[in-house]
Amino acid sequence: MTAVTIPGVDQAPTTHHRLLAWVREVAELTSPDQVVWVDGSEDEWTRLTDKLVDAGTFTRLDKKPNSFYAASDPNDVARVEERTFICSVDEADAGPTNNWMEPAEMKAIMTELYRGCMRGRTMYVIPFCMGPLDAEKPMLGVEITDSEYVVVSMKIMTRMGTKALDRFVDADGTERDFVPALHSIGAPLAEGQADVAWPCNDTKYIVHFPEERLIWSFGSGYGGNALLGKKCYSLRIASVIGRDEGWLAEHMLILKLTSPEDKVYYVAAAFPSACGKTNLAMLEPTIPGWKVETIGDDIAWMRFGEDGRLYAVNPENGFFGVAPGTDYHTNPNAMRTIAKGNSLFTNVALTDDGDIWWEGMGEAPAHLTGWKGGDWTPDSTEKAAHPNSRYCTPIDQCDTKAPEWDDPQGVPISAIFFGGRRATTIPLVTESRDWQHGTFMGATLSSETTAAAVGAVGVVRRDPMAMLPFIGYNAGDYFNHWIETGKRADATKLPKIFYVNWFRRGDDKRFLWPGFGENSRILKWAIERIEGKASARETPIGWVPTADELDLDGVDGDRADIDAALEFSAEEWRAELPLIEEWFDKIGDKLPTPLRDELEALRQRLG
Ligand code: SAT
Ligand code: MN
Repeated sequence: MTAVTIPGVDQAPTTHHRLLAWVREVAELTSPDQVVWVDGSEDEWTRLTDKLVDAGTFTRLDKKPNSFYAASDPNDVARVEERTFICSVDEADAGPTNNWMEPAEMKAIMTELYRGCMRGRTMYVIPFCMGPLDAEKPMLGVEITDSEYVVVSMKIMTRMGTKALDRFVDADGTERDFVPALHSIGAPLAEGQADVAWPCNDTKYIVHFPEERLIWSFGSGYGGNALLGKKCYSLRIASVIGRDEGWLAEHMLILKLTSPEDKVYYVAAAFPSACGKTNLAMLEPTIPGWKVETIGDDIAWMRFGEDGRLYAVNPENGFFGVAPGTDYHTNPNAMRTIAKGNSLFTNVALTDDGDIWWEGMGEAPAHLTGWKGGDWTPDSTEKAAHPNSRYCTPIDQCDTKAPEWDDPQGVPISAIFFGGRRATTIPLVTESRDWQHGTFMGATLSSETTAAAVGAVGVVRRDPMAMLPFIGYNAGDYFNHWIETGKRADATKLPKIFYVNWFRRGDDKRFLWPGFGENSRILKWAIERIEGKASARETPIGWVPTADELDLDGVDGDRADIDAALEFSAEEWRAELPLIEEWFDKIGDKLPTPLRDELEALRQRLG
């Protein structure tokens, strides 16, 4: 039998045997017209963005240098959680919170979907590295995709191309492991068939094989479904690697906080998608003398350092931020970052003079092209930008990036914040009693759903550690991993855990806390707690400050509202207990006993 010749498949700029074999195997299965090994160069970026403009996928923005607007298919706008699977060998390892299918059965289905799926298209091979390239053990991956949009997005979001491929084979010839991530939009083109601007497939699968550290994605070209270095690798697969190797892969921003005394602290914070991680990571403090710098806005990998402290690295290279609501008031640093150009904007609105616009960005122009492509005017009843529309922009051009954002050692974390979007019950800030209690807070985190995933918006669901859609294994085992992590270090070296809720509302539904830059007041209080300088009152749910204990000098908020945001209500918490109970029952027999104990202790304290 002679091997099929596909142009480019043998022009591999590597000798890595497993990579070469996998690329050939995928090319033979998917039948692309040609194979292109992605180098990550500026020439390549220009070639691909030109091609995307010609195809009608991209519109070049006149008002932002080297930047492009794209509108996706209206059925391909967010992560599809019901089509996302953890195909562990044993169903129990996927646990009660993930979809599961037998790996062989899933592979049989997807192999048939992949067969010939790249006909008429180019297959791109993207070598990438999550986290710093000079890490002792670089976290390598290769995404194969038939989407140029994915290639250029991956250039922003990861360290990719030749500089990543250089790390695949060591000087002594040792071939490193990598995570293979196969992606296809699932839209082959017949001879002479015209393409559409956003090809995709109604059948979608986002699949992880945790034992094999393997990712297969089909049918979607958007965000976390398609940029496989992000949620698929850096959270779902990395959480499994972290479980096996003793570290944590978390859905957290990382920020650097400098006090007026020039003391530096690093904070990690987990909020569900579209709950303000990017805004907090780029926050401009409203309290004088404090400074925030950005290390990451979405993902943190945390490992113990030799000194016993927990060090965090941001595996990403860019921001994939929610656009609506972002403006010079809510997140000036994001606005300055995208103003520099070199960015992609998906499902926002397009202005007549070649710029972008979205809800929350000042007054709407008289006429726009809405994200669905039609005319939009301020009288339109539909939104101009999709609520999950995104900007994609390099960290490197963010003025507030901390110089150490690319340090392979990571940064030592002093505080972990868990937070959700809750109209009631959860006070503005609560400090946990200890690591185990903090783990309980994280494990019972709840939030109203947002547009970041397909489905109803505004429904309260448990979102443990903001990782519900991203835990790559059994949630009970994941909680246990958190508890065990706390036992591996001296309690004085562990980060202190806090639970925050910027989104509590008054009776008339207005937000009680001004949020955004004012959140620096909560950061300051947390740091002062760590330093033993601030007081708080002990409540059955943990340590909650009164308004007097916060620095509220010049705050843009009403004192009565702030008191209400800080209120601990035993009545509301008693109503919360059965919901936590129900959640723990759903986790089942893998729920760690210490978390049941925490629930019982809370019940006792609530009386
Ligand atoms: O689409 S993504 O998964 O990358 C964004 C998010 O939901 O956080
Ligand atoms: Mn996210």
